[in-house]
This record gives sequence, C-alpha cells and structure tokens, in this order.
Amino acid sequence: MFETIELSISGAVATITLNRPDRLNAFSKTMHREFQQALETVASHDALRVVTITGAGRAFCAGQDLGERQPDKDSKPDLGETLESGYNKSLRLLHAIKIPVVAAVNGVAAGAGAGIALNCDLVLAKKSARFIQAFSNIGLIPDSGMTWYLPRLIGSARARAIAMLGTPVDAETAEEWGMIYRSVADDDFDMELSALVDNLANRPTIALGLIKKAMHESWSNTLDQQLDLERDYQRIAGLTRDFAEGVTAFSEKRSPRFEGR
Ligand code: LHQ
Repeated sequence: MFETIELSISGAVATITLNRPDRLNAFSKTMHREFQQALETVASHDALRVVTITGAGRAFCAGQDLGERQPDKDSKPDLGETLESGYNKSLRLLHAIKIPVVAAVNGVAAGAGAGIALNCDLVLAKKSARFIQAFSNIGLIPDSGMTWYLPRLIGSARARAIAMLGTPVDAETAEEWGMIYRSVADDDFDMELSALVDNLANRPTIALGLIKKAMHESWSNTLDQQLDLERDYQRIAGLTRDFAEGVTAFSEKRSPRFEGR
C-alpha cells in the first residue's frame, strides 16, 4: 500500500517503519504524505494500544531528503512550507494520538529524523545509535520541535551547543543527559523493545494517553493550571473500566488485567 514506509498492525500494536534504507530513511515528499496517512490510520484504529516508529536498515532517519532539492545561490526555496505541510503536520498528528508512541531508534537519527524520535513519548535507542542536530551543518536551524524540546530535556547550555555545533550525541550520552528514555546494547535491542511494547500494550491505555497529554501540557502551564488539569483528567481516568479493574485486582492481591477501556 505504501512505497516509502511500512505499517504493520498486530493485535494492539502498530509499527511504522520508515523504509528508504538506501537514503538512510530520509523524508521525501512521498514519505511525508505516507507517514501522515499512517499516523491517521493509527489514530483512528480503536483496538490499538501502542505504536512504534522505527527505521529500516542501519539508520533510524537522516531527516529531510537533501537530494530532492538542490537550491542554487539565487533560488528562494520556501522551507517554511516544507515544515508546515510536512513535519509540523506529522508531529501534530503524532501528539494527538491517544496511545503511547515509542521511537525505536535503531541507528543514526539526524536533523528532523532526530526530531521525529524526540517527539515520541518514549525513546529506546541502540547503543550504537547517534542523535545529530545536523541542521546548522547545512545552514538551517533545528526544526520539528527541537528548539522547544532540547532546552527542556537537556538544558539550554547543552541544547545551544549541539544545535550550533552539530555535534553527534551517542545514545548512552543521550540517556545520561535525559534526552531519551534508555539506550540498550545492540544485541538486546529487539528483546528490550518487544518487552517495552508488550508492557505498554497491557497497561491502562486511557490513563497512559492522559499522562501523555498532561505531561506535554505541563510545559506551558502554571502549577495552578496543571492542578486543574489533573483534577479534570483524573475524573476521566476514574470513569474507566481499567481503574475499577486496577483497584479490584489490588484488593484481590492479583495482577490487573487491563483492557484499555
Ligand atoms: C541522504 C541523507 C539525506 C538524502 C544520508 N538526504 N540522502 C526541513 C525543512 C526543509 C528542508 C531541509 O530540512 C529540513 C529538516 C532537516 O532534516 S535538515 C537536516 C537534513 N539532514 C542532514 O543534514 C543529514 C545528512 N546526512 C548525514 O549527515 C549523514 O548521512 C549521516 C550522519 C546521517 C550518516 O552518515 P554515514 O553513516 O556516514 O552515511 P552516509 O553519509 O554515507 O549516507 C549513506 C547514504 O545515504 C549516502 O548515499 P550514497 O548514495 O552515497 O550511498 C547519503 O548521501 C545518503 N543520505 N542522509 N538527508
């Protein structure tokens, strides 16, 4: 169905694989369109409880396909339009998905490729993977939310340095700095990913979606606004079958069987 990505759905788990390995999964026009279609499909699929985004071959994603446009010194490309109809649209779709999105960073994530990964709810990376804010290497500024995320995740000093210098950050350092959730040995990556995805798929999905939204909104809210938000979201969580099951299981001293409802 797609040319540049793969979307597979198995039970409650969807996997979106960026699939242009000979270009290190760089985003072409077609890939922007197909990625958005895949995100829309995932968002509208009621049975899903977790989504993974990963890359085919040795890379996660090398950002925008630089072969698609070769601007000469007199050309006046509108990169704002590429962002508006491409990455910004995709990232807004990704944030609106009400289930956890895991970035499975199997290799280098550069430019907007690092951006896609860091916009996901949990980032699991192979130890051999690198995150590169490659934008300034070609005369651009970080996009795909990176000027928003990086100072919040790793502090302004490191964020400014890696954005201005384009210094690659290896996965272990990214974990140490709080840029990603975890880095794991390459040989353990598939096993760790599958355990993480399985765990998420069996947790109370509605609560996880509300956690995702609440944490995101906290970055622009005051404490007072956030207390109001917690009141409202907890009200919603309290009405789920999973809350009733969680409390019942606790009192019966057994593991809960969450249904995601
Ligand atoms: C590529 C790419 C690539 C095409 C590797 N495109 N072919 C937003 C708005 C609008 C416009 C501009 O951009 C943006 C957002 C952005 O994402 S800007 C940042 C764009 N990305 C980059 O600048 C990263 C460019 N790539 C690299 O720096 C390196 O390839 C990395 C560090 C990712 C990997 O290095 P290596 O492992 O040494 O691999 P390689 O460089 O040998 O690449 C392998 C092949 O993939 C190679 O093709 P070839 O035909 O020689 O085998 C590359 O040309 C191709 N490739 N990235 N973005």
